[in-house]
Amino acid sequence: MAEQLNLFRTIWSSRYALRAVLALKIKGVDYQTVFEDLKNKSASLLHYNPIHKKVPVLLHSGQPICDSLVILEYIDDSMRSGGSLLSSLNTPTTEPWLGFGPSSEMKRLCHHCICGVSSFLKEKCRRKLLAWMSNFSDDPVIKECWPPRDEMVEKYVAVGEAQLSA
Ligand SMILES: N[C@@H](CCC(=O)N[C@@H](CS)C(=O)NCC(=O)O)C(=O)O
Repeated sequence: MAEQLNLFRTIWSSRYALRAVLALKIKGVDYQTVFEDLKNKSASLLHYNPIHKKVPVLLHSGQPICDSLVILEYIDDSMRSGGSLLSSLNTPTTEPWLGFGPSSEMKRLCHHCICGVSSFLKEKCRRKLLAWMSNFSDDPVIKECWPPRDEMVEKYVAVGEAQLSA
């Protein structure tokens, strides 16, 4: 992938942006980070993602790529070495989670939640899912990008309480 790669993202709170961060790190691609405050979005973010106005946006030599899964596909297509990001996500075990809501990395972050949900899965499928999560979270690249646990707990407790009181 050529130079001039910028990733618009939040510090840690966007799981979608984290997808793109992990993909770039796993592929060993150098990029510049542009941190966004989602309560006060920059003119650049609004310019490059005028419809949805969301992070992540990957800017490659001035060309914006929006939406985390599209970014993964783009990185996959541009960086042929090191295996496919999407095919590793797209196993029968993990594929349903892509459409479910929590992105693959969030499966690990919400481990206790997933364990609860996974009780609906067949035993073999659950074991595969948990083994996959364990492998994933042991990866040094993933560990390096891990969001701060305390802040994350604080955030998701607040989100949970807000939803319960709605
Ligand atoms: N489908 C999008 C979702 C991206 C998304 O929802 N980003 C959130 C942060 S987690 C955002 O930028 N929200 C700002 C807003 O809704 O105004 C993707 O996969 O990239």
